[in-house]
Amino acid sequence: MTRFDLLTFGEALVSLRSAEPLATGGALTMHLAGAESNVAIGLARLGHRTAWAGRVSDDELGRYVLRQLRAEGVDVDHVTRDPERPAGLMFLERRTADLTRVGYHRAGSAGSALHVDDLRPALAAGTRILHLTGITPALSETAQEASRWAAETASRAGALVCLDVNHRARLWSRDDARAVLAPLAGYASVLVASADELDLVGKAGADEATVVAGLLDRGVETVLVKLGGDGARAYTRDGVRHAPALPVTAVDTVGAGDAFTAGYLSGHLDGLDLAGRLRRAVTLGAFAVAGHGDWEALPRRDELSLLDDLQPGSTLR
Ligand code: KDG
Repeated sequence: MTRFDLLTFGEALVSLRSAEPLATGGALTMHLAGAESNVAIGLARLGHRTAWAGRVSDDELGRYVLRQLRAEGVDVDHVTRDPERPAGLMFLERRTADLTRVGYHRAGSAGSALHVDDLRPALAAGTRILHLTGITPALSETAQEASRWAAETASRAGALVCLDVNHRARLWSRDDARAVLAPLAGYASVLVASADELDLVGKAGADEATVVAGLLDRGVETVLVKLGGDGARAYTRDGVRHAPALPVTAVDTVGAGDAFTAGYLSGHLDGLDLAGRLRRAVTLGAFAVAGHGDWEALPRRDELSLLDDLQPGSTLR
């Protein structure tokens, strides 16, 4: 019996959002961010037993992170509190209507000091899915080793391992990322990437078909290529399937990829076929882009059909 449907780990950040250019000042609002915690919340909202593991600062900001996760129903029993290191911060600046700019203050943070020992108890509890991203291995050598260890341990224990490439150019170069992520992909059953990230788990400059063929040869069962407003493509040994995005008004695209992944994995946990898993993935992606915040707009289970046949400006009475 596994305790969790999904276990994920990484760095949860305190995100300070500004609706104006940062350099001119103004009001900031405080939010929880982090690609992995976004996925955990997406699944918890749909009723799955979900846990997040990692290190948080032992101060008010760390308490804020844990409070947000608990409030969303994410298990944090196996989180380590770090009395010596600060919380990782992220500034999100709406530079223009069409351009959001991210600035990190996370070097030397509690989250970046993640160590294999921080993950042992959570993995020992048992999980059906282990989800990790290519962000965590970029944070430190110990976080890199923890990622590799967790992926290997979970796949050996029979869990489905999902890796989202999630390249963050402000953390490392494409070559450095490829050297770590291409071997890590060998543990994954589900590999998620945007089209421009795919060659980070294959040969530099290789086209989509070549990288996907290499991944399927190495034992990856499903390769999901996120296409933003064009939806997504899913490759399996049976071929390729395209899922169009849901037509919604996009107001904030940050977190959309995490929502997509959460939807796909929720469909997997519910035993849906590939078409059903993709439908749920694009549905959660649509909720994410149609509301503000990384995860705040994600649906509960009874809201999954809310966007179907929606007319602009609808009111439910
Ligand atoms: O996927 C959204 C993330 O970019 C955000 O929540 C913060 O994890 C984050 C990161 O490292 O950029």
